Amino acid sequence: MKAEHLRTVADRLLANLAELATVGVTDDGACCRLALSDDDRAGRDLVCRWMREAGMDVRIDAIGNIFGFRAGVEDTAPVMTGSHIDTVRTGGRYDGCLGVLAGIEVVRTLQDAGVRTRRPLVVGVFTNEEGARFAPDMLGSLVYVGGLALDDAYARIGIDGLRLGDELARIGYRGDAPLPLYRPHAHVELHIEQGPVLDAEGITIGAVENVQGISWQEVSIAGQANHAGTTPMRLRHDAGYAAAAIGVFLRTLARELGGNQVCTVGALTQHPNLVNVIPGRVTLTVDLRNTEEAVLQQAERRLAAFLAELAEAEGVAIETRRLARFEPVVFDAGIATRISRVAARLGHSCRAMTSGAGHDAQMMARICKAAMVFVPSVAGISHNPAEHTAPEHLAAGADVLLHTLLELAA
Ligand code: HGY
Ligand code: MN
Ligand code: MN
Repeated sequence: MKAEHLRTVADRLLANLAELATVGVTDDGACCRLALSDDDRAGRDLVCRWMREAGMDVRIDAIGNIFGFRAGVEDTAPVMTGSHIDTVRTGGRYDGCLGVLAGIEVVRTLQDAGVRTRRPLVVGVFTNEEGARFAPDMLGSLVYVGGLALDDAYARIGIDGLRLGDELARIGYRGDAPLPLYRPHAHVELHIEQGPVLDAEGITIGAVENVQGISWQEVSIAGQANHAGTTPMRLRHDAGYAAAAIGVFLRTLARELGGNQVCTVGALTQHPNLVNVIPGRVTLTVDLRNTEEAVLQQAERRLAAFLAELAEAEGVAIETRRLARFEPVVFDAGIATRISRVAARLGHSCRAMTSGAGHDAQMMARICKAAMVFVPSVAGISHNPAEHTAPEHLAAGADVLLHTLLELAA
């Protein structure tokens, strides 16, 4: 069969997505494979098996990134694809997994058709993309491109108090391949949009041109635990109230800044968390994002000023710790255009767009030309077991990935 008529096998892709989704499944049907957990290891083992069954050589680097390699006619810089299989606690079955499993499906399709690309193809599985257990997010791809030293990454402490390097060794994925194992000719990641745009507009493919900036920080508030019944309001140093005030401030800030500004208090623990004790301590996280770096910095400054005022007004101590900070990234316009052209040739509607979520491709863009292919998320829902993408959209994304990779590897 001529290469341009090739199509991926949707049923095979769907079956693999369904099987991987059973690894770390929770009672409410969510995928929970926090990075470097036993469930993440089980998912990794399964993907490595599928890579080998697809005829790829599998190698693992020092931060646990997995690479399936398919030789090309020439021994030259490869074309890379891939994503991640670690999840948040309430993960869906497509976030990250689609990019990895569609990459393997592309290789299977080429194997079945006896098609050998000029350039080698590589499918990557990057460690700790979510950043939910160990900050920052996209940690594996950040180390891969030299944005974070390996020892600094190993020293990161997770939300459970365990050390990243120890957990990586414990699950047996602290590999010996050098960093970076490959300097790709180009990198293309397929991912669900995780937002509402494509679904709302009835468009099948997103040609992703850029990723918005991300700012994560941990905020620690130290007040004074005291008796809920005997302490007059004027004498309180209520860390719980201060935490609530931060949440309300961020909602107002997002509204005032407008545009693409988003603000989230995602994690919050308060101590002692009892009905009759004024909270003495609270730790929370703040996730700020914007496509405009200058506005994102303005949001960070406004929050810092608010925290100083709040500490003064409430008589609490407030400390912040940076967890992640990535500026907006612009992808390679040529590849984004190529994605749009391939989508049109395959008969799929397509539009250019921005990514609201962070992705490994934004790190790969530091060492090679990179861009992304999006497919719709129903109602824009993600990081939720209700995350869903229609089978025909999954297939369309895999086929657009196949032909974009074929063109880049020719
Ligand atoms: O947070 C993110 O954007 C991604 O899910 N790591
Ligand atoms: Mn993802
Ligand atoms: Mn995610």
